[in-house]
Amino acid sequence: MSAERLRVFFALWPDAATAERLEALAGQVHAQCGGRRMRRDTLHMTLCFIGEIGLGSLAALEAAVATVKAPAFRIDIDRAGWWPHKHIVWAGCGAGARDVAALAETLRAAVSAQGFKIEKRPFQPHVTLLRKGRCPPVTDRIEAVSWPVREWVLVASERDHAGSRYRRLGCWPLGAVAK
Ligand code: 2AM
Repeated sequence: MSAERLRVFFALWPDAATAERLEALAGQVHAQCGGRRMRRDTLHMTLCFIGEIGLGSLAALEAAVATVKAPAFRIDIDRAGWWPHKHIVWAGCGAGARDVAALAETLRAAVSAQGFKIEKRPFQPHVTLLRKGRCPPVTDRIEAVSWPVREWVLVASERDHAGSRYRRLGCWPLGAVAK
């Protein structure tokens, strides 16, 4: 990709304590499934994947979400899953799933209203824990990791010899929303 273009997406990024617990979870499933563990600093939940944009479109993308308001919430990461076709072992949530989906939908609507093309596949909230996993985790139930969600971020994905690196481009707080 040229330096004039960025591969971007909106995501939830865990605070340090949550990231530490998610990393421990990745370690547990790695013992069962092998593959490549995601590094602590790369663990996240994608809300809305945009893909490649020109640097010149970044301001418009940020402006598209500037007025989005949503309340803070909490999610319980309490299940593990497996996508055999992608060899991905992921963690998902029970409590909070509706709040995540609502925020993702709000962002999708805001950016597509400004002409950005977004992924049409149904939203599947997940944190990728392992890539190139060999088998599913032994159980889909895991001890819940409680994740307080107070903001969402815009991130650029860059590749180097160590895999994907993520650079934070913007951050928007969640908070009380007037009824
Ligand atoms: P994954 O972890 O399941 O691969 C950066 O690549 C982030 O965007 C990752 O969370 C990745 O999900 C997600 N992603 C990559 N390509 C995508 C696509 N076409 N649609 C939705 N999400 C995508």
